[in-house]
Amino acid sequence: MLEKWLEYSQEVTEAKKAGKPVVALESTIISHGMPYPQNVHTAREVEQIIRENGAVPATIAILDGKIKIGLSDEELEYLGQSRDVEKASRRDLPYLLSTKKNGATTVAATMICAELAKIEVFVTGGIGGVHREAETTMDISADLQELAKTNVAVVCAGAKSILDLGLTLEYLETQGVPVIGFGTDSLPAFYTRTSPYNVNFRLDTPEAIAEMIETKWELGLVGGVVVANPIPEEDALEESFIANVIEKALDEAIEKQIGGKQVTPFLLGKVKELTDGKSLVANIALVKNNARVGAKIAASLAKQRI
Ligand code: PSU
Ligand code: MN
Repeated sequence: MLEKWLEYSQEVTEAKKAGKPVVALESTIISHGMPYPQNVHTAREVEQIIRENGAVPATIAILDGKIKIGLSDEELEYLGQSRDVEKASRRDLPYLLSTKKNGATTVAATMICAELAKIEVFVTGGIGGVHREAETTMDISADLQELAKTNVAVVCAGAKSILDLGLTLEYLETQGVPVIGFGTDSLPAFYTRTSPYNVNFRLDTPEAIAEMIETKWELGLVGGVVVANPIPEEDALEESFIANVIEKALDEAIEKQIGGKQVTPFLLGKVKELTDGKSLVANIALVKNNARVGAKIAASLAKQRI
């Protein structure tokens, strides 16, 4: 029953057969997180980095009524260019699949699809979280609930400070989701290596992270983990500069009464505009850095299984 919804690329099929480590990648970042053509170019480069680091990439999207696990070049190109690809989170999956519409999967939806495909590690840029002013808007990303219940490790560069990072950490704590800092004590804030908050646990090697993930699941503790990997020093943006830009973007979102699933793409677009594209360069660099770490964690997890 379930299998009829899933369609694997040949590369992923072969990897699974051979017991090779596979790393999931999301597609909202392609369709709604970055402009064309940088989005498609980055998606391809990230896939290549995963291969170079000993794993096989599986970019996930909803196309033609199927959950695609691993995409062709043409499919990546389509996701990068098309205007009618929906942003697809948990609530959108049944509608998009039953009506055969196309969707780019968020962190939450990618986790769901990865778990269905038995993929344990997922690399992205940043997770969604509790938005600032959530106490009145109730805008809390479905990514956080998904981390509470779906067994996939998410490698990211922390979360952007368009969010309330403190409340995001509180929410994850309530839900029992560990936030691991890869070689850092401070919670990375996407464009910057540090934030005013600490991660829960610091681990310094992909092997140690794989051990902890394995331990969580052996104990039957359902849900994911967040692996927060700071942006490389040379690509980080200056803290006060980006803080300023984010304030401006947030003000404009309120003024224009942006709501629902448009909030995050609107803010990402605004930040890019206000930084003259510097935010995009940083975004690309940090995703690539996450791909290196995620592939190594996946390889280490696969080794433990032999
Ligand atoms: N943060 C980013 N870039 C992104 C996203 C978040 O820096 O592209 C995307 C991810 O797909 C994430 C989604 O899952 O936005 C969260 O959207 P929302 O806040 O509507 O849940
Ligand atoms: Mn939201």
